[in-house]
Amino acid sequence: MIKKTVLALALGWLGQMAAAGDAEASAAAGDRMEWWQDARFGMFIHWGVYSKAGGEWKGTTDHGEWLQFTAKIPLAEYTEFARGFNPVDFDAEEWVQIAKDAGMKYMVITTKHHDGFAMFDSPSNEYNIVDWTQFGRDPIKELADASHDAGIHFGVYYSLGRDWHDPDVPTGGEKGRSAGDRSNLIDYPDESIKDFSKYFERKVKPQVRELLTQYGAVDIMWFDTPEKISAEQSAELLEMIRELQPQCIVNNRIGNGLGDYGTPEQEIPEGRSVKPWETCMTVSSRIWGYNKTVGYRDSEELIRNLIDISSKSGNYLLNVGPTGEGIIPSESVERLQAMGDWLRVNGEAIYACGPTPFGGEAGHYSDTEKDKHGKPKFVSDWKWRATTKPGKLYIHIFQWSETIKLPAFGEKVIKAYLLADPDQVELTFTQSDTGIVVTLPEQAPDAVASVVCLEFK
Ligand code: FHN
Repeated sequence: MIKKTVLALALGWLGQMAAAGDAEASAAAGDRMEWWQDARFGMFIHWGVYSKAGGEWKGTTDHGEWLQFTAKIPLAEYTEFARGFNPVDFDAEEWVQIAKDAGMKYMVITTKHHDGFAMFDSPSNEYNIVDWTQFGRDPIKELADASHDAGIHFGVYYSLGRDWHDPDVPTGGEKGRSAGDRSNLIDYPDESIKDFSKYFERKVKPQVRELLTQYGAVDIMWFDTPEKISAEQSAELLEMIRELQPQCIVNNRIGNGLGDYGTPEQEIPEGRSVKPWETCMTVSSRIWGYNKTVGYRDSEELIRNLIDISSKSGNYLLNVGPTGEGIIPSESVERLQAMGDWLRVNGEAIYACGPTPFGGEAGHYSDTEKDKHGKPKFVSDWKWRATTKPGKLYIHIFQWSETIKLPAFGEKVIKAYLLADPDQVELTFTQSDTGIVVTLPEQAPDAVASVVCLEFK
């Protein structure tokens, strides 16, 4: 049953692609995506000039990567602030080791966020870390080299439709958004004279080409906020990426329905999807860039999220916000270490796994509460989740008790044991047409999530 479920899901999605008369594209997408879907877990890094402020500006606080916008800083003042960016403690190998120790298999770093400042050597635009600051080094090259050396897949984030340094980047104006609602209206107040195509030709295409030709293998292009990009421009950008680095996978924020995977943000979808997807989320409670006073999610929530996402065949891109000096905050490092500790014991039940054969364990719809769309609110249940591999079903138990009861899943279980038990001492179980009951030892191996492995023919 499991093999059929996973196969059906995959063929369903690939079938949709093939139905579009593009069998070759769907096969190529499948090949490109294989390592990524097996990887499950990556590091997102929001790091830029804004990090230097630590969330504060002239007595105001609660800023992050949107500093220039939320603190209403005129461009002349912000670009002067940028000149002082000098992350003397930045150590690419240290960052890569933190990701590896956390069990992360890839990373995606902001190379240009909405402030338009390039964190890489950009010959096409002097507003970059090498030419504009006293630092004078290219951290993207250092991070790419360190990632390649460590066997971590390297990806880059690029803000596509928001750029507060360039005069030709209009935003908003449709779907209930006011014109210019995400634009730099301090220095460029007239949205009506802004021409996205000029910015696209002048800055986006040259810089994306630089990113894909200066740093060796770039395995992910993570675009953000496509805003005013046209369908033709999204297609042109994708074609350029495919030509320069055919293995590079691209997220759906390249715009206009293109891209290899979906990107829910700060939330986990209710159920599994036939199309590849990745939840991006902050380790901090809500801010992507460095903020010295922000709170942090606890490691229990982060581990449970990784399990929940994996059980729905998604990926987890978990974000850290390094300081202006180039240090990943200890609050983030501690949480990532806890995730790595859990994965060193239970990673077999996460990496290269398929989704749950069940689904109902993820939660239920409230009889009383409504969501933001006025529909019955989905309420997550946190008793257990499931992931699969050929011949194996992994049950991730959050709430330990004497037994775990599972619905039937069409396979005959031949063995049950704790994944944390190196001796794989067999657990007793009964199974019938209605389901399986496994008797559990008194002590759970892990305080957050303990995995029972059921083997079947
Ligand atoms: O506005 C950005 C935000 O700063 C952050 O980069 C997130 C990460 O996905 N993307 C945009 C908000 O959706």
